[in-house]
Amino acid sequence: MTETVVLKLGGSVITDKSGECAIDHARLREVAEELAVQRDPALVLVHGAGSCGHPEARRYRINDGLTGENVPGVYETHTAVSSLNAAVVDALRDAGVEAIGIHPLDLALAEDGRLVSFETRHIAEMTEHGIVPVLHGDVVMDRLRGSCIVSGDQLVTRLAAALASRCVGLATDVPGVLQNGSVVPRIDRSIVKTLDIGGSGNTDVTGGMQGKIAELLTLADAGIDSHIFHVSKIGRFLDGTGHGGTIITERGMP
Ligand code: IP8
Repeated sequence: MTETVVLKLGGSVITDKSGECAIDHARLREVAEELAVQRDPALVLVHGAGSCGHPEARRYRINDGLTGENVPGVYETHTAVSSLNAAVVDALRDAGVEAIGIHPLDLALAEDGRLVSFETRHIAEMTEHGIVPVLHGDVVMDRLRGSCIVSGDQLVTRLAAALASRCVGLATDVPGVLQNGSVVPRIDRSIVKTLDIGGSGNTDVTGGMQGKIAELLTLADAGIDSHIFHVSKIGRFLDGTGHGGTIITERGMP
């Protein structure tokens, strides 16, 4: 099996999180051109929702469960993040990447906010044929709550485990996990307790950087390291030349 790279583009990287579905098309073009020259590895992309999904999810209180009144929020949230997905796929295809959008709402089921079923076999097949599947954080149906929000970070951990990926990266708008303005180079379960990271300043229903670290530590528990770095370092992450960001690992300092 080809080694698969799982790469997430943070919502704040590709949208302006202070607006309402304000897609950063220039940034998308830059990222797509970067990925177009790195064609060797099998690649699975995931993106966050940014301002295309978080405001709707919050407005309709999707994570609190479906009450009857907020049912239209499933459509509104999914439609917002799907429009971002279409823009990501378009930018990639314009740059020559054989990208296809995949919506988790169509193929996943959750229970109390966690995925309990998530089909990935077709995603593995796609990568074998040079297709780049592009998934996104989404609203999904939930057996306990009715629906919930599954973050792109939760998808990354599921995909990396299912595809046995050893190359997991999260491109963000900051250089890594920051504490007092400096990048924390490595995080494991013992270090995380001592960190003071702060929350997300924008409308983020999935926990910002803290949610991301919690998610990636579960991946680390399964022996898979992941990397958080600035979006400008995607090329360096892919070619292994050092991104200057944070590694989330089960191991302590070497
Ligand atoms: O931006 C959230 O995904 P994230 C998905 O990766 C929605 O946390 C629809 C709010």
